[in-house]
Amino acid sequence: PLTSAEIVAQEKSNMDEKRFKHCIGVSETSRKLAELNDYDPDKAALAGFIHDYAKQVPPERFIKVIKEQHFDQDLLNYNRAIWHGIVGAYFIEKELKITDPEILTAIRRHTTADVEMSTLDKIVFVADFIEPGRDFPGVEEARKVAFANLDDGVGFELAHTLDFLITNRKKIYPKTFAAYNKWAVKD
Ligand code: DGI
Ligand code: FE
Ligand code: FE
Ligand code: FE
Repeated sequence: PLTSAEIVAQEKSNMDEKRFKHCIGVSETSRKLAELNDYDPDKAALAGFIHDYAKQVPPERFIKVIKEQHFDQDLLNYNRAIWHGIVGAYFIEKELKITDPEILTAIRRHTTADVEMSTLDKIVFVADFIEPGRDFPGVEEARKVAFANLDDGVGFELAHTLDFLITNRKKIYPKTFAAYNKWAVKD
């Protein structure tokens, strides 16, 4: 395994300053959400820190890995917004030498969410949305909801994301849609 200092250096070298700051924010917010939800704070902080490790990996590298490593070829109809989590976990395992399946699954699910979500999956998904550097209309309410109840935070975020995707006529990844139906719908 890499030392923490090596992980930090590798993470820093893989992204610009702004993205690195976001990762620190997600790490700190993940720690807080873990404390509130009886989850291991150090593990949550590590998952949050590396969640966007592959965000700025060149598209050609993603395409090569999707084709050669037997990923669902439907991924080729999307872009880095979707790839950096689902396929990013591959780069994290190879380059950061992180093998913990709970952490890798949380990375894979951090953009789209999924029907099944572990506590760590929810923590990273929500922390990504509400970390201190985020600034969009509704972020204060998202923070309030998420700190009061993690599942409600997941539902709030998915409703907001679907709203954004539809407003901008973006293609909806099937898992995002299934996750919305599971976590955001009020009966
Ligand atoms: O990597 P971050 O910017 O910190 O955040 P993220 O990984 O949660 O999401 C990045 C983008 O992905 C965000 O603009 C919304 C978008 N996204 C989420 N679900 C879908 C999606 N984009 C498309 N096209 N389809 C989706 O289902
Ligand atoms: Fe991301
Ligand atoms: Fe997210
Ligand atoms: Fe992020």
